[in-house]
Amino acid sequence: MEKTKRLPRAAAIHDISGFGKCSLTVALPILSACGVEAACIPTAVLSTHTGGIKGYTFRDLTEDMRAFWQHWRNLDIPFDALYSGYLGSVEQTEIIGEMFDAFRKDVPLILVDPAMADNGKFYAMFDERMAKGQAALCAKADVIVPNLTEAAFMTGQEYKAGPYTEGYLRDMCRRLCDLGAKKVVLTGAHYRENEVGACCYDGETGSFDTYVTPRIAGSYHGTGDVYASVLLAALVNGFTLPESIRCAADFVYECLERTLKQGTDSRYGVDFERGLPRLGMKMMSLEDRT
Ligand code: PXL
Repeated sequence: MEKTKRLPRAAAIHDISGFGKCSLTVALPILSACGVEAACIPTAVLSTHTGGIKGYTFRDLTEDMRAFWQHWRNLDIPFDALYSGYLGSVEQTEIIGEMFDAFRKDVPLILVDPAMADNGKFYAMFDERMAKGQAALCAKADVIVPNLTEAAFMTGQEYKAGPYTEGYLRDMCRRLCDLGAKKVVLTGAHYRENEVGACCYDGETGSFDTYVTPRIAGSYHGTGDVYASVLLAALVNGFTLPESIRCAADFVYECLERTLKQGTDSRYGVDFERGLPRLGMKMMSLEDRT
């Protein structure tokens, strides 16, 4: 029998928040629905995420992480992408940095979402030290996906709320590339009050592009993780960076529309589940192109 090509394979390195639809509980289903085989390294296990919910449990998995990726390395498992997000400790930035170095020559895409802050504030438990650690990790990445708060904190600037000028966004992207990242997707980028979106910048070619959708009122938890996971899936499936920022923004917008209609608590995350079948079809559509 003729062999067919294996699925693209990505390793997602995030926490498991048992409730609240973010990090691994969105990354894994999104990758799977997009035809990407998902492996994972959990960075911490929590009962819920830390965004506006009190009393969560937190188990840090720093101690396990090096052995995790070293086992994979010993097994010679090929990966098409490594994708890091919310981390349980600053020390984990070093452990994942070592992992990136160990896999670098064999992995075509390393994507870092330095998930640690939003709206001008660090998440609970994080401070400047995490900004330094995540900046060091971003230096090893092909694509980074910070929001404007994380971008400001990693480049040592004051956070500025939007809307933004193109000059401000371009300057921020350049500063992020100066950290060492090859390409930047800056989420939360927008030019008018009633829109929200992202811009992308290629440090090598200098090409810059922005894509926005209408802004939906309220701040729903986990949208950054949904965005970054779709972006990664699109890139792994062969979409260009400008195409991928569109895929991710359209998907998040549709999730928000559904969630708004349902009137659920914004801390409980968005209805991404019902968008997965269509997203999967969109991802597979490129197979006809090649
Ligand atoms: O969505 C980012 C995120 C992931 N994981 C945990 C969080 C947050 C944001 O607050 O608390 C545990």
